[in-house]
Amino acid sequence: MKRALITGITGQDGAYLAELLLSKGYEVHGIKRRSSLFNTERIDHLYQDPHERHVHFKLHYGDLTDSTNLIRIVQEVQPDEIYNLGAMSHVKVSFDTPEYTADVDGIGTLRLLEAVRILGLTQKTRIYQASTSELYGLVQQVPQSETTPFYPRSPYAVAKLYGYWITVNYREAYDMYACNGILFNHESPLRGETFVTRKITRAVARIALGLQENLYLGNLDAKRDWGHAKDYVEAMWRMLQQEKAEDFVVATGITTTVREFVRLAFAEVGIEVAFKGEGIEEKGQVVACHNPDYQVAIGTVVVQVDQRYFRPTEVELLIGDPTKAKQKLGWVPQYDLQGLVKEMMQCDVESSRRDEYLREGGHTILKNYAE
Ligand code: NDP
Ligand code: GDR
Repeated sequence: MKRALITGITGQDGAYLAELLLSKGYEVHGIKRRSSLFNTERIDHLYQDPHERHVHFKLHYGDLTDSTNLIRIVQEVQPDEIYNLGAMSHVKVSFDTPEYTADVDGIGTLRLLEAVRILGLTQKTRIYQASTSELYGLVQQVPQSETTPFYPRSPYAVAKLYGYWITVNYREAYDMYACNGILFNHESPLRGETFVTRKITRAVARIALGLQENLYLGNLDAKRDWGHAKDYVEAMWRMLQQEKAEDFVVATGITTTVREFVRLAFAEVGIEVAFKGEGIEEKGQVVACHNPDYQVAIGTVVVQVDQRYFRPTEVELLIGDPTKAKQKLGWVPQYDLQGLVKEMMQCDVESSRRDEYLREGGHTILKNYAE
């Protein structure tokens, strides 16, 4: 039985990857941070009672800023594969917490590689590093492939650039099986609520059900190559099953604006939205409502632009070339953008309906900070 260790197991990708590896018969270990509230919602369906004898899914307390903790866990687990998914992964937040982001996303990667080296596991343990299309940053050439030069545009991307190169360096210096997946944006119903796609699908569901009036967004012109996280964790696993460690771009090859994503999400609930105005004055208005379940009046402004969601430096256009992953890994994505939006909308409508029932039952629906 193969043993895998996943950092960032409580995140979107960690949850899908853990599920995939368990289905392949792996023993899966994950590193979870101590938190004042439960933070295992995405993986609770995989729970196995740790008091039982044969447990194939186990969590360890830890943090990528803590070298001794990482060394101890790697020593204890003796993993065949490590997936380093843990990160401060929000680009906008990285401008507020640049030093912490560098520590976790950059030096955290080094700490993990060093743990493997110090413990003499360089020939046993294969390592996947969660690299990102944010490395490309300022557009130099499209579509972006494994040979496109990097030009990071945020503290997050700069930290990930270090993670990328230290992974390449350990591969070359110590003959380790260590590789970078340069993954373009991938989303799902498990996506964090403050990333733009989930912020949109969640708000659209709530607007349709009358639980929220407005959706405030930043740069509507930004273009992203959006895929489904379920497809992308399959590519991660395939990268560690090759003869030789290499770096791969994982993307759909199709790019879409944030504005278009908003339209698609509203269309899923039968609401047509049109955009008028320019820049900060741009607004999205309801022009038709084809679903009798939802009562959103024609002319209602449902989308507005707010300066606070703009970044000091933006990545305007991402579009990836997944040819190498398709050819060498035999990777075939199952979802297209429409399928992704549909699934995200279905899940957010369902969870918003629960709030609707509570409200009808006289309960107060609290607002939260999912901006
Ligand atoms: P999430 O933000 O959903 O999950 C991040 C995970 O990292 C969480 O489990 C989080 O724990 C954990 N984490 C944060 N800080 C630390 C720390 N100091 N020590 C240990 N763990 C920590 O991200 P995704 O699942 O979307 O992404 C997975 C990885 O892939 C990340 O590295 C991200 O940067 C990268 N990536 C993501 C892409 C995407 O489109 N989703 C595209 C390209 C790369 P907690 O739950 O406690 O907060
Ligand atoms: P990104 O994802 O920065 O690409 O990083 P995000 O969804 O945050 O932003 C995508 C684009 O949408 C624009 N945008 C907004 N973004 C957010 N979050 N909130 C808004 O209100 C809003 N309005 C417009 C952004 O400016 C941006 O252009 C994600 C993360 O998962 C990273 O960890 C990962 O490395 C990259 O994808 C690939």
